[in-house]
Amino acid sequence: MRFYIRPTRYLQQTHTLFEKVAPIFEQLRVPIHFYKPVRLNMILVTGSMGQIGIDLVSKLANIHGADQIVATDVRPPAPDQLGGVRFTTLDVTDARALDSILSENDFDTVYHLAGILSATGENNPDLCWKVNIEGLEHMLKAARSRNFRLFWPSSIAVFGPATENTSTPQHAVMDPMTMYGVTKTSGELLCRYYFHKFGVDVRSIRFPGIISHVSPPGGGTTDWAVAMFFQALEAGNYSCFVSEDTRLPMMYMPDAVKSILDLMEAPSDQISVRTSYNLTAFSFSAGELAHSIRAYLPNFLCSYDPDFRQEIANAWPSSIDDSIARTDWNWNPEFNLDTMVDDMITEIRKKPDYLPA
Ligand code: AKB
Repeated sequence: MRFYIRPTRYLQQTHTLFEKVAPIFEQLRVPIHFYKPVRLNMILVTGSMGQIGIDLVSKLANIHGADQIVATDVRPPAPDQLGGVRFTTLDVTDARALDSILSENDFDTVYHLAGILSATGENNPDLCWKVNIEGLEHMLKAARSRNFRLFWPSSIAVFGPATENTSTPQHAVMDPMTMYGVTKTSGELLCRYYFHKFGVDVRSIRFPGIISHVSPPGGGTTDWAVAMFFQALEAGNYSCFVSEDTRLPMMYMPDAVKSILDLMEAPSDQISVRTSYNLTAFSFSAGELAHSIRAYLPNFLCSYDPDFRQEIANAWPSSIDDSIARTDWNWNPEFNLDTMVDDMITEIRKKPDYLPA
């Protein structure tokens, strides 16, 4: 039988400090056991095979060690995909299965990422409600009884046509038009309810579109921003499913992962928003992204053939005011549009299965 002591805030801050001082001590050839803090916390990730999950699990394993993480998803990983992290199949709508996984370890923190995105949600609204809301409710109840900290992602999909479209403030009109947006809006209120009523330490971010070279798009409205890179590099052309002037807030995956870890490390009394924080890094239109990619691939051809996702994108803000996150827990993205484009192109070209156009 293994015993885990719940880490204090001091220990969590020590982990961050460790990341900062480790390279200096390494250069001085100080043996690692003199300065590495003891890792005591167990972490559960649901939706670990999704867009954020894959990157988050790998970052958490780097920080805490693979044996401190349990990754779950309805889809199993490819062999060696999780680099030593234990994987268990989990459908988050199955409260019993969730309870059985939670009873195997004394989890300190749960990153509940399992969810259905906007475009898939419009094609299957019942499933979207079941996974996004029932799954979250099971998790909030478990967090209440088992006393773990919880992270849950919300989205710019909580906003709608009546919301201020540019620099959308934290406390704006929320009138989502999609089932995905309805689940995110309801979920945010459920989180705040569990915090105020039962003291559950649940924290959340309203993510914009996220761009990653690691995980493929997963049924969202912002998927064009990822697909454009892969198609430009591998086919030389892309037919974009939103119009050239569709502008949306976006963020590069390393910043998305950083934002989650920064928020979860912030002292509880600095968290003034218990629904979900507005967050962004930059905004661009489909045409502007195509233009930036052309700086690397001058012959890239992008055509525009909007489908049902155009209407979803039209109702979302084109830029976000995230000043409260910046004040509360020092949010500051590292990548801008140019550095993101440069990194995406460099990283996709390094992939073993990359076949240039
Ligand atoms: C989607 O497009 O559905 C997501 C999101 C913005 O929440 N990427």
